[in-house]
Amino acid sequence: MDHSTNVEEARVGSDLDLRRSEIISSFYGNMADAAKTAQQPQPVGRGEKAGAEFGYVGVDSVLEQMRRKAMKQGFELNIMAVGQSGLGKSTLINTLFKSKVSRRSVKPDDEERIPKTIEIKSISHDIEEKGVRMKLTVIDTPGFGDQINNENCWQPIMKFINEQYEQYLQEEININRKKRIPDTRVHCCIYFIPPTGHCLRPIDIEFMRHLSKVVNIVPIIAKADTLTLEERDFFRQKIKEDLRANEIEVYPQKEFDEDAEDRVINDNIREKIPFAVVGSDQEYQVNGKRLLGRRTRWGTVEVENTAHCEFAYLRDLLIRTHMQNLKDITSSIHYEVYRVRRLNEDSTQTHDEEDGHPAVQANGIPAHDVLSHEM
Ligand SMILES: Nc1nc2c(ncn2[C@@H]2O[C@H](COP(=O)(O)OP(=O)(O)OP(=O)(O)O)[C@@H](O)[C@H]2O)c(=O)[nH]1
Ligand SMILES: [Mg+2]
Repeated sequence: MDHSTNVEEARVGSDLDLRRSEIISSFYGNMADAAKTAQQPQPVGRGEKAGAEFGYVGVDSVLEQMRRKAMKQGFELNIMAVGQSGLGKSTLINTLFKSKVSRRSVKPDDEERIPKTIEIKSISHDIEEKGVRMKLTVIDTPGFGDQINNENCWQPIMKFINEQYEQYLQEEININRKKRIPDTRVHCCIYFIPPTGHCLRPIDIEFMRHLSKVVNIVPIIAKADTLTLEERDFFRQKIKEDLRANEIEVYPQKEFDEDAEDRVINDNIREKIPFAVVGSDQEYQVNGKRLLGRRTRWGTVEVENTAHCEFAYLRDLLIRTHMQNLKDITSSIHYEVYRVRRLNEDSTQTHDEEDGHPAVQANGIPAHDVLSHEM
């Protein structure tokens, strides 16, 4: 690669980083202002007694209105599973659908073995609980990193994620746009780390370094039943050090904590990440109860038992505690960065074509790569 190309890439890279930080600060700046305004004491009208019934306008009923609307619309969450072949991605997806998230919505089991995944595939389930509807889509991906040369093996995943942003953008800028744009954007990418017990491999670092800029990454230690408790703890600390050393921000990102309360909750999660997870789609009878687990000669690993593994923490993070936050960060940060870059692209393209350099598309992928299949 010649020197001028490097300089050009560095220029474009720093421009893009600058725009990303502008988006982040404008979004979180606004939220902080809103929070401040909310905390300021509101003036009480002259002669008006606070709380007096005649002064009640009913502003608080907006919450009920929002709740009713949200229930009518339902929720959508798109999760992607990524990692090397054989780490249990397809199994974990089944575990997620069969665990308490959606046990009722799953049909009786066809006891077939899970085949090797060979293409990116989305599986959706409609889940309904207490009148709330949710469409949970999990995107299964073929294992990567099995080639002799694994350079850029993260690109097909990046391309898929960008394509979803692009589809959304096209719907959004359409003159006759739909009232509700179908949302296929990836809200969370679960990255499977092999249970080596040592440290992150260069391929893991490379993947998370690129992808953490465009999607929320939740790393997990796969097949954690192969590690002892001490090995798990050691490995977790080592992974954390590697992430820090390589400046990789995984979800929940510190810079997006909204207030002190958020920080406390998220610090607790950051402490536990990466979750050491075990997956299984088989049910066994343990102490009179049917449980998802892995039976071995020395006992059954119960997938949903937090004394055995941390699958339940992962599920709770995704569904029970951080679903809305995952969606908010996807749409207000990751998608926003894509949208701004993409809409600025025309001028960049003209400029670059004049210079004789290749145009750079959103998220730092060369223009022809986002929509074509040649990687
Ligand atoms: N010990 C152990 N084995 C697991 C676990 N999860 C899955 N497996 C087994 O690992 C093998 C591969 O599982 P898959 O779910 O097909 O793996 P995958 O990541 O989807 O593989 P590709 O589709 O090739 O990328 C199967 O035999 C699973 O039963 C786990 O948590 N612990
Ligand atoms: Mg698979």
